[in-house]
Amino acid sequence: MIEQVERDGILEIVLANPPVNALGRAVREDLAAAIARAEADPAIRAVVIRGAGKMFSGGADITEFGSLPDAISLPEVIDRIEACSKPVIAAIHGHALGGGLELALGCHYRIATPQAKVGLPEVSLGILPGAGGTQRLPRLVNVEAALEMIVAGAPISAIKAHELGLIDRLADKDLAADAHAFAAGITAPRPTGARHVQGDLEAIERIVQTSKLIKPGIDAPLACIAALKAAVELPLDQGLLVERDLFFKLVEGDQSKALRHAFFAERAAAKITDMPADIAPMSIAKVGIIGAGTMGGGIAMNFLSAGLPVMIVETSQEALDRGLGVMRANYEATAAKGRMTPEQVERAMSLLTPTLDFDGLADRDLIIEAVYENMDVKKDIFARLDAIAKPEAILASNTSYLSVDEIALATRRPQQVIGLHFFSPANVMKLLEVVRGAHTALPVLATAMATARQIGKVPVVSGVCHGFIGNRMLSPRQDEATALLLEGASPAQIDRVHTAFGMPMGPFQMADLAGVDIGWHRDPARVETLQDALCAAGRWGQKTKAGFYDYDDKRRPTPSPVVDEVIASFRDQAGILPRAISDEEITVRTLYSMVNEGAKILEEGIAQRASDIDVVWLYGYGWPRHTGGPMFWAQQTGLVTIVDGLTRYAGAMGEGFSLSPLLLAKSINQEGFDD
Ligand code: 3H9
Repeated sequence: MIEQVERDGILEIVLANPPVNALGRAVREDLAAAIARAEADPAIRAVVIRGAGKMFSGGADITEFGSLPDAISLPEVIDRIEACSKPVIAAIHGHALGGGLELALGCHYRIATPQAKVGLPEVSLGILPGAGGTQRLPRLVNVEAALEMIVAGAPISAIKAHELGLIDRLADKDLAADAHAFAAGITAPRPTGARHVQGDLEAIERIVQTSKLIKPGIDAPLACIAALKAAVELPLDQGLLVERDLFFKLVEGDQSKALRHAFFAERAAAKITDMPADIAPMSIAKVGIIGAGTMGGGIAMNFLSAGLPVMIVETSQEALDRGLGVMRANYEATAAKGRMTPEQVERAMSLLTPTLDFDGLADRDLIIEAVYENMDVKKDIFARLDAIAKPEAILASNTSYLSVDEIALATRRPQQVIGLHFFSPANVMKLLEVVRGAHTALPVLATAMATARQIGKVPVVSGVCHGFIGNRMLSPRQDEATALLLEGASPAQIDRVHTAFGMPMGPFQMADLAGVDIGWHRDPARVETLQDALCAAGRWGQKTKAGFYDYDDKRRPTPSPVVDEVIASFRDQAGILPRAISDEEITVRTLYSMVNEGAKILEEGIAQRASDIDVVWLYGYGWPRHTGGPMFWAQQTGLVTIVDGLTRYAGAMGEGFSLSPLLLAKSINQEGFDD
């Protein structure tokens, strides 16, 4: 797990635990032994610790969390390194994250390549740095910078870390050689823990008051603050005890379990269960996009930002110009926020070829259709593509509901056809549903997955069904939410239950944002549903400043008396006497019913695994990450509780509702979804 090389009185310890040099049990034991060897051997003057492969270390082994510690702990190893009587130097390349950075903080000096990244991302796993990070970091950098790194969890560049005083030296070219030379010039250890904390409680309080990252009910950031306060107020040994105590509480808690689930779920989603190991993704060098509307433009931006040339096709010059204008404006807005340079904007736009010539797509490796949802239009486009695209080209549809299989049969090469369902805004949202059709060839699927990661998306495979994984689960939620309105709830009550749960918005806020008129038949005289009534009254959502809510000029919503009247008249017509609806009923009928649909998606094989469904909801709809996604949340809640709730309200939920046999079986057998 580690390699040791001694040369000129310097012991080089190389962490060798691929892929990320996680500091698991065996690595910790080997490290402790190597430090003991350095202490004992008079010929060794100094120690260098570095990582083999692509990084220093990705931190503690997350898979070990929750199991009983039966070996030396990471904090103990780091304490021994800090106490070593010979200088210990960390030589960092790639990433030094979490426990990896804490290990480097325990070393007496740090040298890093300028490209390296260092950070304490524990908060994103629902924990805090538990191997001294909260106590040692503010002894090297000021408490404000330490707090930012620990509470936000985002890694910083080695260059920035050098400016802050966290890294002592940047390597020139050869890290190992530079670290060796650095070590040779050092005569005495310099324990980080012996330094004073740079800052006071006031500095911490100032940040706490203004930080958006600290939210009531989200445990880890609050614990990070408590640990940093301990660093300011207490000597190192006592501060470390406070940190350790907080760490253990968090690691046992539901939030950390959920966030760790989310971490592994995202990585599991990339794996296709029946993909043979010898199938390699094809190379995608040129991309074509059909449609320069909101979706087409957003999709194009992903590829342009990743450096891939894109040809975008429209049917009129006006639509093309409008689409290009929106893309440029989006890029410029990003640049104005400092997240892109003007040169990067120009480079991205220079990779774009706008055209009205459909046949220009003939040389493209991947062509994505992003026109409006109409099967006939899509079939027509795919038939035309079939006539011009090169044989090995991947033909993708961005449809969000329609059958990819039916679209594929409009071509003579259905094996080349796949769904790539981007989420709006397509240049921002991380989720990509990769829709595997009945005929989709494995290399096409493998290529879609690899390309998705190349453009920074989190891909999840879905089978073909109406709405795929995400939108299909929206459907029972929306049906129940609308039924609840008629039975006596208000849009504000239903939305509040969802936002209190942690969703970014509730069903009616979402409808107003997306457009109440989506899917409306556009005949104001035909009023059969609540949606028809709102649309007929021009209440199309935020865009008309009126939907389920009224909106002011700043798009701030207020409950609408007009909507109340519309709802009341529907109740009258249907003979429904409104009743008080409890928040619990809303939770069961809107959230539990999503879990039920998720279970059906699983039993039909539309999703490969329950955690894929979680990833869809975490990355596509803003499901609160600290609950792990709908399926994990259901398991934490107890599948028996979910089934009980659904059974209790089954009558109210009407004929459309049926309990998933898989959900029922899992609850009876007391199993998890993926067991
Ligand atoms: C910590 O350190 C706690 C301490 O404060 C206190 C302790 C007492 N452990 O992401 P990738 C796996 S908490 C176990 O695709 P990349 C990952 O699941 C830790 N496994 O690679 C995947 O497995 P598989 C704080 C880990 O190159 C494989 O490695 N650290 C760990 O795109 C490749 O991963 C973090 O939060 C781990 N720590 O990105 C950093 N890390 O192949 C978490 C990864 O079976 N890690 N794996 O699917 C990362 O952010 C990224 O993995 C990293 C590499 C940027 C390092």
